[in-house]
Amino acid sequence: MVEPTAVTLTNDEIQEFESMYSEILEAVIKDYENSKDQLYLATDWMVKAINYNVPKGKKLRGLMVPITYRNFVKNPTKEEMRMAYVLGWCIEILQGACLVADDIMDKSETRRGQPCWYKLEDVGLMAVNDTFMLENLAYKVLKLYVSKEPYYMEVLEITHEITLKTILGQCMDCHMENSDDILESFTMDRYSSIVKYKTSYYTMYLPVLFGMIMAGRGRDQKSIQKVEEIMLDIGHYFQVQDDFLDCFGNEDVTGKIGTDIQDSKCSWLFIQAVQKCNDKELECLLNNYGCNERGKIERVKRLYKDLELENVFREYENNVYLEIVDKIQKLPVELPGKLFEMLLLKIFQRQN
Ligand code: GPP
Ligand code: MG
Ligand code: MG
Repeated sequence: MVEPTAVTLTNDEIQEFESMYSEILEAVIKDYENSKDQLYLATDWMVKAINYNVPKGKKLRGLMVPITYRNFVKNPTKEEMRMAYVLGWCIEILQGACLVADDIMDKSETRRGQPCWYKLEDVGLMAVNDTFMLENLAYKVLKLYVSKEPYYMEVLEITHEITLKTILGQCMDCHMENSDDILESFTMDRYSSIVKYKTSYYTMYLPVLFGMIMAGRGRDQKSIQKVEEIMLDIGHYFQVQDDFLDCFGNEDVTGKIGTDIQDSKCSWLFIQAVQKCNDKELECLLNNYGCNERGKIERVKRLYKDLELENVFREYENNVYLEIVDKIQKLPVELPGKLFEMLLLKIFQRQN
């Protein structure tokens, strides 16, 4: 028997997803245009904020919605695919909101190869308002495009629930910076909890769930539970990669300058370093971690290199890949296992 393969998006479909962005933006603006109030003062700014913060990423999350839908429904109509693109863009808009906020909290300099939004001279603290603007824009888009669909309420509820999970994760992540005793606080168990909430739910689980809800599989509890488990595993791996790239990535490729060391983050690299350190190295790590001084940051980076954390990461990456593939192969037949393998492959050994 020939193994079934996952359905991918055609180039035309990817193009349609891309062009849906300007259509959505126009629809939003048009909705405000007829107002007698001088709303253009705000909508002009909104267009600027959206164009700067939404369409310039990898669009991994956004594309995952139509990819998932295509693998659950054999012959989708053009209109159904358009809905999947819209749901994809809603996640990209939420992601834009999260990134604007995250960069303020992490005191970052660059994102997606350009200065962080809050760093622009004419933005500054306005960026706080813009995170609310972007987040609520996603709901506006849902209302405009999805409100007549039978799954509208389901999508709304799940989006609210997962956004709140992400916010709770971010709360845990930021609290770690103030730990009195980082050696005691930064455990692998704690790391797993933070990552599950701040990253995995909205990055990996939400796009697949959207595709499944559209396909009428949103209330199939048994399948949803299995999918949640797999996608959270992939999400954990995704954040470990993000932590690795924060120190070892090429800034020209990642588009961002790492901040985890000076921000004293509960990072996967720090936890690995503690496990491999001798007493002297540990003292050095603790003396230099969490200080925004170039020399101290470099000292920690050198220590990570001396401890050969790149090799530890490569080994982790190969093992986790095999473990997840094994789990995928044990999924019940009513789930398209090849889809999950393809999603995992999309991020395997990623450089950005
Ligand atoms: C990634 O962590 C997590 C997020 C971007 C979620 C933020 C959520 C909010 C509710 C604001 P990270 O800080 O490692 O991301 P990056 O490396 O991209 O800065
Ligand atoms: Mg952060
Ligand atoms: Mg990071």
